[in-house]
Amino acid sequence: MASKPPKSDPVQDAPQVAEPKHAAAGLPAIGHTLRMAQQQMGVKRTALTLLSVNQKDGFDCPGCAWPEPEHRHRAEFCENGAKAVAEEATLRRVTPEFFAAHPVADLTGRSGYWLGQQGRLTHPVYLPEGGTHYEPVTWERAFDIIGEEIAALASPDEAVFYTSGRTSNEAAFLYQLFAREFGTNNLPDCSNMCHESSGSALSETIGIGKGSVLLEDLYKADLIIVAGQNPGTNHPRMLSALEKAKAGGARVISVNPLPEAGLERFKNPQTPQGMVRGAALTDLFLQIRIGGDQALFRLLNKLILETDGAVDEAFVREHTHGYEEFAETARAADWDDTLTATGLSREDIEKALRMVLDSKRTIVCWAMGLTQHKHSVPTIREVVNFLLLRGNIGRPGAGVCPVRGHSNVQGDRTMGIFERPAPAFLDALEKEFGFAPPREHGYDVVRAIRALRDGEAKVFFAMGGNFVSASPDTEVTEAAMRRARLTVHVSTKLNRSHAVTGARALILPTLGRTERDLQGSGEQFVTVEDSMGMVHASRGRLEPASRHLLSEPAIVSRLARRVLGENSRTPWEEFEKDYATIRDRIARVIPGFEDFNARVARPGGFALPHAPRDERRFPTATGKANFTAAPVEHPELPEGRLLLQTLRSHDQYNTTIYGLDDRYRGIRNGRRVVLVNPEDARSLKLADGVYVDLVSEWRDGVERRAPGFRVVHYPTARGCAAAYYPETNVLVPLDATADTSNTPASKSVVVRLEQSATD
Ligand SMILES: Nc1nc2c(c(=O)[nH]1)N[C@H]1C(S)=C(S)[C@@H](COP(=O)(O)OP(=O)(O)OC[C@H]3O[C@@H](n4cnc5c(=O)[nH]c(N)nc54)[C@H](O)[C@@H]3O)O[C@H]1N2
Ligand SMILES: Nc1nc2c(c(=O)[nH]1)N[C@H]1C(S)=C(S)[C@@H](COP(=O)(O)OP(=O)(O)OC[C@H]3O[C@@H](n4cnc5c(=O)[nH]c(N)nc54)[C@H](O)[C@@H]3O)O[C@H]1N2
Ligand SMILES: [Mo]
Repeated sequence: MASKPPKSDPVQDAPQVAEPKHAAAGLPAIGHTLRMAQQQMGVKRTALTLLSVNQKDGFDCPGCAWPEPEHRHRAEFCENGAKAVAEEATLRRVTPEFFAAHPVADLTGRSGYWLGQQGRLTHPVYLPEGGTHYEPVTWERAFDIIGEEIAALASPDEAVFYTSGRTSNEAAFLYQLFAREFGTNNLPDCSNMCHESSGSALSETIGIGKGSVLLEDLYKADLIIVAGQNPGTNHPRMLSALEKAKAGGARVISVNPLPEAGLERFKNPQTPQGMVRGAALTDLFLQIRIGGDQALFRLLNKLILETDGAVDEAFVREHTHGYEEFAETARAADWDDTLTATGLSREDIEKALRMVLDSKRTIVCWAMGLTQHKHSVPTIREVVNFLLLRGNIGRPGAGVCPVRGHSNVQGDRTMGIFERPAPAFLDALEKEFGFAPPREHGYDVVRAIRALRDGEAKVFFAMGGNFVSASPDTEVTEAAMRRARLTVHVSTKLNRSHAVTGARALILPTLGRTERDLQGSGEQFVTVEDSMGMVHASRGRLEPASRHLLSEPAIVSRLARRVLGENSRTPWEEFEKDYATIRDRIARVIPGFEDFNARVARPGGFALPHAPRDERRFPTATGKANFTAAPVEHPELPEGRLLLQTLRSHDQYNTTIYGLDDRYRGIRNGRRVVLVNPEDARSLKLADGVYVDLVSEWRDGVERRAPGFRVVHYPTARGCAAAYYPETNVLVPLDATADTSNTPASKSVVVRLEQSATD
């Protein structure tokens, strides 16, 4: 078998492997961060910038959506937050000269890592039909080009308006307003690939698609279950919260096929004791098989039902619906089936049960390990059943806690970035702005790709993100993109979506969170909503990367003026000049934002209302919290195959690659690795260090292949494997999505590992 990376390896990385770490953060994290930040920003800018992350008068960290604690450390230190900031505040620049030197064909051959490392975009650029290079273009001409292509569409539904989750509330509100005034609900977003399953499951069961806990609740909990989440890398500030919760007596169960370093032990860089010893965070590690969570929670529910006095009967009677049917189904859960689905031992599950029964206040946190499977929606509904049984929703220290990804992905949804808007939201828009918004549902991400592929959508506009790399089935998605008449990306940095274009293409460079935003009425701030429904201001301080940048609200406002013209009675110009006028409109359209401008001026912002959390009121169809009783599913694994999850390394932010190391997992200098349980590797005859192609098998009979991955023997659950996204997105079939939420099932891909060709 091959022992060197094959020459065809498009990334040319050479992974080195050491023992995985058992603790996260601590001194190495600080050194690592400062090195990366200084390479991008220099020493002085590093100090200035990192000191104003998440401070009360500073900008919201463009890293994750974890909330800010009430009492902040002078530098709320977070290694990966700092990397996200450095990536944006970099001094490197992508100028018109860069585009003159690099034809699009050259960009297409580069890795995402290389593209991102080139720096911040400085000018709007245009790729004409048949052109080989992007060339500088004025903003006016850019909007004219969009206007021309949009005017040529047979229907507004031939345009697609994508959003990534960094967009501020103000920009998002304007963007959806523009799309709807233009006439379409085609507003797919990154959430379609992310927490859509959480939103679907929670809306149906508790009446609101958001988590029901605040940060204080974590500190009051007796038991916190962290399922399908790697906070040490993706939400590092959550570790401080877990540490504090533990100091207050909470216990933690982590449910994961991988032993993730951050959950094992956390060395808090804010405290001297933490730096040295660190705190053990996990009391019980359940090393579950991929996709086994629904079975696990179902069995726990059966065991709770069978324990005298364990069910909160008063709560169930008063506040829930569907208990009888659920209880009957849950009682039928079977130990042996559960052990097969989960790969856990009876003893593990009994230990977990004891901890559950000992706890009066339980919180379940989760992220992509629960949301990106075919049966994700019923899995999360089962988590809700689990919490409802013991009255763990709507009281302090208890509840559901889906931990969001992008720093404003939750806010974008609140602002109406959704392809299936609620009728009440559209009614409010209609009343406020005096036009009739379209009522028909639009495309989500997967449907948008199909529409582009089939020639039913012709203009693709992205407010941030990296659509072609983040989406599943890379080859299909790229071909779909190339069929578009026009692709437009509002971006801060170069990425692959700029290299895989429609007949014509535009890149519109924009301000980032860290930058000063000066408009007609003076300096502006924007607002964001974190994972726990807290809304607060974000104010950039740095000089913009270039004087040719426009803010996102300005771009939408000008786009709207160009496309809608005289027909629009919306005061787009005023919105651009003064964002407070946007907030006044938000206050009138979206419940919970009353008196927005005044309330967001308070330090720390305000909490949005959440009926189940605040008053144990469940605004569902039945008026109660709904128990549900779906059949238990788990992924089938044919002989000789592995179940692959596609996940994040420590040195990346989604498709933005910061570096080639995954420090906690002991991987250095490379990303094309596949983590395989040593016993599985033995039975597949795969020595550590050999190179394989990952071949995904799907019922459409198409073989999808990702070549040249180094096998790493790694203590993941049996039958499971892991490799990084986005290199593996080529393996995720477009049609392999979660039921109901339509989220790509990128955590459960059936693969076989084939020896790589050596030459
Ligand atoms: N530094 C950094 N921060 C980020 C991001 C980033 O890329 N880099 N991305 C942001 C975004 S958009 C998001 S959505 C979040 C993502 O945050 P996470 O969801 O933590 O990200 P993943 O790397 O996808 O990790 C999924 C975790 O679920 C586990 N898992 C996989 N399958 C299963 C399963 O079937 N059951 C269980 N119980 N566990 C499973 C994996 O082993 C892994 O620990 O992070 C956000 N924050
Ligand atoms: N296989 C697999 N696929 C996945 C996932 C997975 O776990 N596995 N995770 C999914 C998830 S959870 C998500 S959220 C999606 C992420 O999908 P996206 O949100 O589309 O992707 P990102 O990589 O976060 O986008 C990065 C780009 O955003 C731009 N950008 C950064 N900051 C700003 C800004 O302030 N304004 C603007 N306009 N642009 C900005 C930069 O140009 C940068 O290149 O990927 C999904 N895809
Ligand atoms: Mo995400």
